[in-house]
Amino acid sequence: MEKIFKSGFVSLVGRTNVGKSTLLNSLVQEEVAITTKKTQTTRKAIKAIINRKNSQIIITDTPGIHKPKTKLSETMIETAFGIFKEVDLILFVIEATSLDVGRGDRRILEKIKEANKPCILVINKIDLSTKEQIAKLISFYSKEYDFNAVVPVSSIKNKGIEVLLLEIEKLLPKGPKYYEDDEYTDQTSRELVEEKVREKALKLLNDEVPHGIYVEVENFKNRLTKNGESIIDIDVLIYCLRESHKGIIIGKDGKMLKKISTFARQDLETILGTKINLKVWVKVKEDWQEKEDIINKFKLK
Ligand SMILES: Nc1nc2c(ncn2[C@@H]2O[C@H](COP(=O)(O)OP(=O)(O)OP(=O)(O)O)[C@@H](O)[C@H]2O)c(=O)[nH]1
Ligand SMILES: [Mg+2]
Repeated sequence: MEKIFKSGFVSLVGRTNVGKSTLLNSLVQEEVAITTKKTQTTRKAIKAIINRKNSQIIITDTPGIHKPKTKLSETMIETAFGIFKEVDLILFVIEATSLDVGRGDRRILEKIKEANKPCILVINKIDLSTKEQIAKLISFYSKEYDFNAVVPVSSIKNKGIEVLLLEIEKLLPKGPKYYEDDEYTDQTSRELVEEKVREKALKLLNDEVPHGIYVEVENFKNRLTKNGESIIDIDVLIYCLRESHKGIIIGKDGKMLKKISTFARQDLETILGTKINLKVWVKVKEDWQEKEDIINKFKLK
């Protein structure tokens, strides 16, 4: 008998740094979203498409929930909760190392209750915890909400991922293929470049400097070299909050900026499958985190 084809929209939600983007990449088996040790890495909703034999799962990564300090972070939180309206299923991600239901998680639970949609509790980072600890967490969280399923995973070690995919499939409605088979994200090549440069900056810089940057592609052009090889010329601007930050990003003799651009270029050549000529510049733009025209880029489309 032919199996019913299922499809639908799913969103990830959770406190910052619990591993939502790592989980997304593990579910899709592609590097779609950037991930770092630092908090507030993801700034906007990023879609990934998972094609399976009998289903198509469209899953959206969202910014982590944190205490908002700027208009930008307020917008990031609006995105994370705003997506609830558009989805068939919510994946609430927590860390296996948590000791109880914290204040941030209670706030998320309130929003899940309001949304009144099916929800799976995903306990991530089980590689850092014990069976007893995980059992305790399951009992704490099950008292708070009647989850459709609870799935412990390790996104980094690819553990529990297939179980989670099967649980997602169970809860999705019957539906069509919304995207072509070879599509795995809604991000444009320009967005992938911006995110990759931001990831390297987040990884290489410290304190408030990397959190105060945003990255914009100024120029993106395909051409052929003299030898007939294809290459993309890309100019990128890193905006930062202060003159002193600019100095740190450029570094002594331009070394830091060189590092950021070399690491980003290496990854991007693999992701985009072509040679890249990447030039990165730095500019100061104070208060950009409060400016409506820039913040609009981070809003749900
Ligand atoms: N040990 C371990 N670390 C993990 C796991 N999943 C994610 N991490 C790490 O947790 C950190 C945060 O991961 P992200 O995926 O960026 O977290 P996030 O929830 O998307 O964070 P925001 O975008 O800031 O909300 C990174 O250093 C990851 O490598 C896991 O299963 N086990
Ligand atoms: Mg993230």
